[in-house]
Amino acid sequence: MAHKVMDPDSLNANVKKTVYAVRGELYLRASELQKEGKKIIFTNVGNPHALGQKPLTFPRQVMALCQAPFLMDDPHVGLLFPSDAIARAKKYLAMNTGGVGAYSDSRGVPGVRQEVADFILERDGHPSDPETIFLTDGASKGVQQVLNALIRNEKDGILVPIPQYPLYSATITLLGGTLVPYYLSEEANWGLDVSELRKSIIAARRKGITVRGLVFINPGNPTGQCLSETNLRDLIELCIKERLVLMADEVYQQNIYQDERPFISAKKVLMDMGRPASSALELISFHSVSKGFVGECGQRGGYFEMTNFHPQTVDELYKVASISLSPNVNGQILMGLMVKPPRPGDVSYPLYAAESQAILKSLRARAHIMTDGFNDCQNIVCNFTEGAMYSFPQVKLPKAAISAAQKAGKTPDVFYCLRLLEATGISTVPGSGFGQKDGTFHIRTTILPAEKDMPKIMESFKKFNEDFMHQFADSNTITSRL
Ligand code: DCS
Repeated sequence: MAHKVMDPDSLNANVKKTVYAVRGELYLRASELQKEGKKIIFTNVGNPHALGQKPLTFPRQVMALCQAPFLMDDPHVGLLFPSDAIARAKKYLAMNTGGVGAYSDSRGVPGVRQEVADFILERDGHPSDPETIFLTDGASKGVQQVLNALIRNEKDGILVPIPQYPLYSATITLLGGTLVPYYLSEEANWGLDVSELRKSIIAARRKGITVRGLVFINPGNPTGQCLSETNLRDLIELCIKERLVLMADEVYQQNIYQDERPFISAKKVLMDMGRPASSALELISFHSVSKGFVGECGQRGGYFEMTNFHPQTVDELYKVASISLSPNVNGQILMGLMVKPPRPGDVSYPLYAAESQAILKSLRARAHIMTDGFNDCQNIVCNFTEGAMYSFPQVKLPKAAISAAQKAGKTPDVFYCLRLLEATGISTVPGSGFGQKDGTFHIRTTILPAEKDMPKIMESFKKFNEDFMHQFADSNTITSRL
């Protein structure tokens, strides 16, 4: 074929280097098998509605009215929609001249940013300035915007936990920066050890890297751990001392499945520390409508809040956001609805409370079923999913399986996940997509399949794993006998 102007060889090298495992080899194979008629259980992406979770009624009623405002001219509208949904839709339509079909301010509709600021004040007990809040097309876009401003060249390093959600590794590669890994401790329930972090900083500096930022994910993806207040304080102190921007990915803040460590935001811990810390740390906190019990991934709503940044830096980010004109307005409205849900006394409150509590209760049950299910399998150990939406069991692969994988030209965890997919239709992501200590192998699955289907899924997983371990244990013995 004649060379194209945009020949693959001539693309930006960073584009070619970028890897994003959540939609990688396993996902592609699963999509192929699905086309061939195989039933696939997509547990590779934290995409609750795709796995049967119903949208909450109230936010969708408001969204429907925002999309079709003429319905409000119908004298029967009150029979179809509750009065608080109608009032809320009118409020949003008044906030953005032209409604959902018009661009908004590039940082988002001011009225929605105010709702986010009110939510943060109520959550943390400390005020938030709507001028430092950016509404984004999902948290992903926000993370990309911030890293884009932070990374100047390949000498700029960002500390990222390993295992991590590959949005971080992929974006850092794309922007030509350097990922500086710090390892979470699997033996300590995926806990965070600040002395590990210091070692990573020292090692990176020795290589001439300027470490500029630190990312943490709380509750963790894929690891599911919840950070304690002490953990967060240690992180904040470290970032102040080492002059790092702290990026707090808190998109799973409503997904908590234990009572010992409730979610606490980095912003609250920072403000509770008082001066000088509370005005020293440059902190960016991310949130999303994709997770929690709302789970509206497809609507692409997110925000980030910038605390203690130079006002000109905020302006520069605003300028760059304005190149894309406006975050999508539907996602913004959904964010407003998430942070300001119906309150006790509102017409829609009882239904909203019942729907959201039922989802959280079921997620908690599923977290237990999954962890227990994995721990009941041969050669598998799994930390409890304290929060978020994932399980990340370690699979101790027999030597024979590792050599079989090498022969097949696959990394051992990819090999295991492919076999699992072919045998059961369960589509997972290999641990290598998130990073793992050398010589260990993991798989990541969401805890999102319907609760009623869970026991069957775990049963079919267990059977596959038994067969797999049996097959390779046998050939291992045979090899060693030869
Ligand atoms: N941060 C974390 C830790 C995430 O897990 C995700 C999505 C995002 C940010 C981005 O979310 P939105 O852009 O939708 O707001 N998690 C992906 C995952 O691991 N599975 O599905 C999506």
